[in-house]
Formats: sequence, structure tokens, C-alpha cells
Amino acid sequence: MITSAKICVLGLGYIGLPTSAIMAAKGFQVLGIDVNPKVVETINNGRIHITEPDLDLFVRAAVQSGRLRASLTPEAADVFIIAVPTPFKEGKKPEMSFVEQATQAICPVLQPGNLVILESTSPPQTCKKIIGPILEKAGFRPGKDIFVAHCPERVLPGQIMREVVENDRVIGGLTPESAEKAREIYGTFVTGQIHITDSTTAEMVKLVENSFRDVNIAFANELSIICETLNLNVWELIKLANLHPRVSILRPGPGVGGHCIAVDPWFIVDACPQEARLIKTARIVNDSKPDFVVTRIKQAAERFKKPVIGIFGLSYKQDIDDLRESPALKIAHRVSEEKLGQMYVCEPFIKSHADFELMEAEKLLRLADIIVLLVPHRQFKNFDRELLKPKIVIDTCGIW
Ligand code: SAJ
Repeated sequence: MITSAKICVLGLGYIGLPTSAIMAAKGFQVLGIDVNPKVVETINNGRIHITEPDLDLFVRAAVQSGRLRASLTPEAADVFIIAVPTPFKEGKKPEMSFVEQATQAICPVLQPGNLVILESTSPPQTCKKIIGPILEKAGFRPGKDIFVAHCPERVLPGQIMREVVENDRVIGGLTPESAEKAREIYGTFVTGQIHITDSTTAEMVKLVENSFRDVNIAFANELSIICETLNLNVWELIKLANLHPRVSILRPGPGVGGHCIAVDPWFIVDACPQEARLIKTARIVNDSKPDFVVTRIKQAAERFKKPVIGIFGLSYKQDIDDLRESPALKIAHRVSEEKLGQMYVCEPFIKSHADFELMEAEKLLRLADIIVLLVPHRQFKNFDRELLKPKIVIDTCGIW
């Protein structure tokens, strides 16, 4: 039985931990590795250090069953899954040191016949030019005695436990045999289809998915800026244009956040700076949207002596507590730094914030002169329109 294989997962974050817990639930013996001793301790106590619906239940069950254990150092296993962060560093260049360190960390325990799977979102040719050479230096023949494959994660934060099982997966092998070995493993817990390709195509597929979304959101954001100049309602414009059977414009917003869509397109730009012109421009358009919103708040504030500004939403998207790369957070910081008025924040998904005074929705709605909607959380959708009427409303998401 394939599920008798021992799995070692490197990186117990938003991808590594859910994957470990699901695989343990399927019967695999899973050892999770993290460089942070606190994370290791938390997981070994059956608890979690990140927020994701249902993840706590899976981890508790996996640890109690004895099939999930966490440690600081890798041990011998049949399969190694690398799920460490790949952010960008200065100059928007991919920071690959975590992938390199994880690969180096497994070399002392690797044995011929093992399978190494990279799940981290990575620049094209990472398997070939980063992982392969590290394994070679350790005395292995990648693709021959150590199988190497890339299987990019594609789960949506907030839906991870369902999507990690149900989504289709793309698996790219350094060699066809590597991909087949990885297919056997994912086939045990993925109910979506598994598509096989080479490792570099798989790396690009993931980057292209997120760039596709970024470019399309940039189009919507650019329209929202054009509509301001033309004094048009962008929401009505998009609604009408989307009636066309082949048009499907996404929603403008305060900008693009999260640790994926705002980051991954830069990996393509870095790999092909001359060619990736549209992808780069989309990033610039989306990154400029928070400034545009701040300017609008500034213009509104100038109409008051001492305006009270109510910021609604801080997270990077609706109905979650994740603040990573959040455009709303950027905007709130700017409003506060530039002292545009007395600012309060309403964010129903977090209890407190070091930099801002949080206020309950209705109280802030009554108190504020300027209402700025930055995240379309479900709690904000049914606000009393009568309360909004006398206020200056800047609804960046078009929910009112
Ligand atoms: N956004 C808009 N307008 C829209 C849609 C989104 O402004 O019409 C904004 C959101 O508010 C948010 C950002 O874009 O700030 C990204 O949100 P998202 O829900 O589109 O995506 P993420 O970043 O949470 O997750 C993405 C997903 N990728 C795709 O949908 C192609 C997910 O499947 C990936 O696994 C994930 O990135 C990842 O880990 O790479």
C-alpha cells in the first residue's frame, strides 16, 4: 500500500500544515519540519499557529492518531515535500534561500529511490537549476536515483481544507518517472484530476494562473480610475459590459493583496524582463491603487476642519483575518501617517491591532464623517443605508 510510505514535509505554514494533516488522515506517517521551535511545539500539542477554517480539527486528529509529528530536523522518509515560503527580495527578485536550505537539510537523510516534491511557488527552472544541482553536489543523480517533481499548490486561503483535496493538480517531473511517482502519492488524497507535464511547465503554470488574475484585476482597477476621470459609475459600466457573452471583467478594489497574486507575477518579470511587459504593467497598476484611494480620502478630508474617518476592513480580502500584503492596511497606515483626520478602524475578523484603534461597525458608522469601505466583508453588506446617506462614502469595492 502506497499510504504506508513515510512522508517528510518541510515548512508547516498555510500549505505544508494542511497537506500534512490531510495526508496523515489518509493513513500516511507524516513528519512535519519547521525552523521555528514554537511552531513545532504548538503542532506537537495538537494545536495550530495559523488561522484557516477546520485546520485545527484535522491537525488535532492527526496528532492524536500518532500519524503527525513535528520536528526541527528532517529524518529518513520515502517522500519529501518542500512547502517553504518563496517571497521576493529587493528588486522584486525571488528569494529562493528557503527552498535551497530545505533541499540542503534533507540531503543527509536522503536515500536512493526517494522522491522530492517541490510545492512552493517557484520561478521557472527551479527544479532543474536549484534543486537538481544541490542534490548532485550531495552525490545523487537527480531524476535517476532521486526522483524530483514540482506540484504547485493552488488552494484559496479560507477554503484550503476543501481545495487541497478537490482541486485538480499539475505535476511536473524532472523526468517522466519522477512525475509518475508523485502522481501515485497525490492520487491517494486528491479527488480532482492530476495532469502530468515537465517540471518547468508546472512551475510556469502556477505563476501564469496568478498572473492571469493579476492582469485581469489590473484591467478592472484601471477602469475604476478612468471612470473617476470621466465621472462614470464603474460598477454599472462593468455590469453592463459583462452582459456580453464573451466579456467577464473582474471587480476593482483598493488594490491587490495576499502573498500570492501580488508576488508571483514578479517571478515571470524577473525571468523574462524584456518580454513580460503586460505582466509588469499590471503589477504597477495594482500596486498604485492604494495611492489613488488615499488621494480620494485626502480630497474628502479637505472639506472638513477635523474629519472623523472610518476605515472598514483591514484584511487583504473579504471574510478572512489575513493581513499579508493587504492594500487596506497600507491605506490605513497612510491615512494615519498623513494625519488626514481622526481615524478609527472596523475589522470584524481581528480582535486588536497594534497600530489602530478598532471600533464596532455601527458605532463607527454613526461617528465618522467619511466612511471608507476597503474590504467587502459580509458584515458590511447590510449597513443601514439611512446612516450612510449624510456621510461622504468612498466605497472601493462597490458593495453599497
Ligand atoms: N481581488 C480584486 N478583484 C477581484 C478579485 C480579487 O481586487 O475581482 C483582490 C482581492 O481582494 C485580493 C487579491 O485580489 O486582495 C487576491 O485575492 P484572490 O481571492 O483572487 O486570490 P488569493 O491571493 O487569495 O489566492 C490566489 C488563488 N489563485 C487564483 O485564483 C488564480 C489561489 O488559487 C492560489 O492558490 C493562491 O493565490 C496562491 O497560493 O498562489
